[in-house]
Amino acid sequence: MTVSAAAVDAYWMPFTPNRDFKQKPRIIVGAEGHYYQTADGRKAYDAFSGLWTCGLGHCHPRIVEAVQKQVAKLDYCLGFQGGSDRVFQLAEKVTAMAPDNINHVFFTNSGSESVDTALKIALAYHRARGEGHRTRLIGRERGYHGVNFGGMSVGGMSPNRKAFGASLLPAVDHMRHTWDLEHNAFSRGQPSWGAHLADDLERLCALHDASNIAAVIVEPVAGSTGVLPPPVGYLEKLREICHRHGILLIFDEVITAFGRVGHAFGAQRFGVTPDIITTAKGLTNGVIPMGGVFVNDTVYEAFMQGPAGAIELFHGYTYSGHPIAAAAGIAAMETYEIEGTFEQARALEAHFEALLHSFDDHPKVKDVRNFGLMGAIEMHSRDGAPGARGTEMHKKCFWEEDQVIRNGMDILQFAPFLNSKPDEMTRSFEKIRKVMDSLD
Ligand code: PXG
Ligand code: PLP
Repeated sequence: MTVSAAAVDAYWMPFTPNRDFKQKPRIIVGAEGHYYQTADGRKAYDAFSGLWTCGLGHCHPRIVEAVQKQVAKLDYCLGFQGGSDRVFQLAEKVTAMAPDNINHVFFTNSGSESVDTALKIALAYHRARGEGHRTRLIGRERGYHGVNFGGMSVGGMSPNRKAFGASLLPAVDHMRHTWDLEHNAFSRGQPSWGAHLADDLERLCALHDASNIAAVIVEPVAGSTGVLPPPVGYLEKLREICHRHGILLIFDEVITAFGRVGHAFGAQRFGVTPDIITTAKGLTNGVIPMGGVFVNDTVYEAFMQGPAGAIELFHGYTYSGHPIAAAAGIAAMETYEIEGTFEQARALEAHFEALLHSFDDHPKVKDVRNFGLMGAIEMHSRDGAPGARGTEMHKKCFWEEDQVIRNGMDILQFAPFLNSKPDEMTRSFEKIRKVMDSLD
């Protein structure tokens, strides 16, 4: 079935310039492995693994089969005062992969819901412990924590906030971000400069008094804002400051969990354990929407007090722990294990880093950043037209070179499959370079 002009008009697309897109829609009709099939009959290499989601590739047979079986067996069941066998099994599996004392998980349907859930848990945790005065939340400039009211408020990307200013959560502050062109441009992996930027949290503790702060939320590696790896020692410092002041540390691992940085969780890669971890995307390999909020025993136990018959957390979604999503999640976790996906991802890092940094001296390039299998090439903006060059790259890559890449303004972002073939990766970057060379 073709997509009519009326159909194109009917759909209000997310985070997309709708009118521009609809002049010449880029429509995908199928996918297999590392390639999309486009509506005009081409095969296009997916250099972004969906939207950071599908690390195992598209339509992985094990996950497809698990979903097909599950939908025919138990399509849905109540998640409040009930639950499918699948969701408990998934909880056991994923908490076993989580760091140290992180042994409990609350399921949601997306990263945005995971973030808002985590913030609510943090506030309720302090209240349950008699510290209801801890009401302030701290995010970071250039952070992305999804689009719901909590995540938007702690997020630090101005275009996502500016139209909604009056309704952002009160009592939110932001630490400064860690990108500094002068000191850490073209870093390979973690910049060596910048651990001291974590001291910005001490400034906010001094301003508000730490006893009023509930939680700090950061992405271990900022993703959406164009891949900002943490400076060496920075996350350790944040952990120490939070610990010293009784503030919960939340890692938003919607992108970094499940192999993107070569481990089940970024926390493990960095050797820094937060109190709460938010996830989504790779939890089901993007196949069925699902997110998870992981909490440590201290947080969980703080809620498990009072009368045993009382609901401990007044929060949940109709689709929390959806059986089909849970089945997809179990199949994804099994696949990561059977195929040794996280090891595969780590083995690809050096090749990916070399390919990305081969752009360091390109005249259109301002900075190149990478960590794990997350990469960004930041181009200089055209005078008076920020973002134009990035959008043109995206379109030309799609139409002329059969490459699907992501751009945020003039920053090109790359999320190779965790099981990429090195020569396909090389070819993809050759094509991307060709397009970059051809641009004004
Ligand atoms: N937190 C983080 C760290 C994310 O990266 C979310 C929360 C929100 O998740 P949902 O599932 O509600 O979208 C995200 C999502 C990009 C891009 O191009 C990144 C995301 C989503 C779409 C595009 O970098 N991150
Ligand atoms: N709005 C109404 C009227 C509802 O009844 C519900 C859920 O029952 C919601 C919103 C929330 O939907 P969800 O649980 O899918 O997030």
